[in-house]
Amino acid sequence: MSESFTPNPAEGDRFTFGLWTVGNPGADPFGPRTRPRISPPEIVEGLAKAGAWGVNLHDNDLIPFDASPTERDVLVKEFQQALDDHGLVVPMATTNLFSHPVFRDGAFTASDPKVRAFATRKAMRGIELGVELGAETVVFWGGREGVETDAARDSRDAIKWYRECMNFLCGWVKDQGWELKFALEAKPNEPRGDIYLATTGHMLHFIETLAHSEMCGVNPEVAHENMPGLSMVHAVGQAMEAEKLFHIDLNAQRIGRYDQDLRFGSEDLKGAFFLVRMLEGTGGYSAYTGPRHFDAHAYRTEDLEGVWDFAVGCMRSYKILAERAQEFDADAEVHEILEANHADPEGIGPLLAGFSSSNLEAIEQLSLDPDILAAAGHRYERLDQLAMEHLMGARG
Ligand code: GLT
Ligand code: MN
Ligand code: MN
Repeated sequence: MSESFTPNPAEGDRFTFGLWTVGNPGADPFGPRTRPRISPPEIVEGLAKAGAWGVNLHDNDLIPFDASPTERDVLVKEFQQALDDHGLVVPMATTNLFSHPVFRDGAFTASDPKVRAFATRKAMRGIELGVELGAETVVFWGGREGVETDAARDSRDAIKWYRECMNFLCGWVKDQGWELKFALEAKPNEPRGDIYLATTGHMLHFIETLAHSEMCGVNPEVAHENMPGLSMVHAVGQAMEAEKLFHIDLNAQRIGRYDQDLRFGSEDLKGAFFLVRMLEGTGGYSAYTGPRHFDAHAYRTEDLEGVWDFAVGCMRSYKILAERAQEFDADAEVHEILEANHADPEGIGPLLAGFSSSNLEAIEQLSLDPDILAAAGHRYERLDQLAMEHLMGARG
């Protein structure tokens, strides 16, 4: 395949991976790890070789939960050295508010206010680490913010406490004088029976209720929208339209299964194609300008070589899909079908763009025959086949 699909940060590719993604040693709920652990500096070296631009992390991906301040400083220094040596950046940092048993009933939504205070304090330490490493975005994934039984608490309290903690953290960041963005990540379930704010849509509304909503946006993940059978493209579209797409977690997932976090593009290739098309803005809309982050991991069958095959595969698939999207949007037949569907020779669309008595009157006067409007087909079969043929490399 063409070498033009080789990821290269010098040519503007801004691909990132989490330490926890390529560092995933293959453990699952039914068996232990299947490959050796890789240290954070080794991950940095491997990612640089693979063509990534940056690396993201949870506090505890680098610093063990119970590390002393001296141990912490040594680990951060070694990591920073590896970043400098290999020219990688840390655009995003996040806090592990889900692994330790203290979070078994939630972090920001835990019924015990002491746990909520502990979680808030841990998040502040995580943000400090991110700032030290140069991160501009802080992700919040509330993996434990949920319940197995709604007997535990009223979800209205949970949402209120979640909001209080986010407001507290936004206030603290502003007080520090930092220019940071928070990106909130939704997931419907797993590890909790039900997680609060289950989708990107839920998150977008919640954000509007925050005291500093301007610094908060979303971090949608393909797998988390697809698990319950929702459309990631629509979630991202709504976020982009609201100017709230602050980060993105790219991976692949089959509907209805556990959170698979598969190599980007390896399932639902058509969904991946339309997602990349949207992010790249080839359809004439604004592109997403943030890093293209992969929140995925290699199959459990893989050794370390397979991990790097996985990482390169994510980036290559993204680049291949970006090229296919460009070709699709440059196709005259695609344009012709889209233009025919959007045509507005009588200037009717603008009449609906705002209520006024003149617009009302003009709308009432229109001759709109539903049978005539329903007569001609939309040619979406042909349009979709064109998308598929570009995707399959049979056109363009
Ligand atoms: C965890 C989760 C991901 C989140 C990460 C950030 S951690 O792997 O499954 O979806 O994005 O906390
Ligand atoms: Mn994620
Ligand atoms: Mn996931």
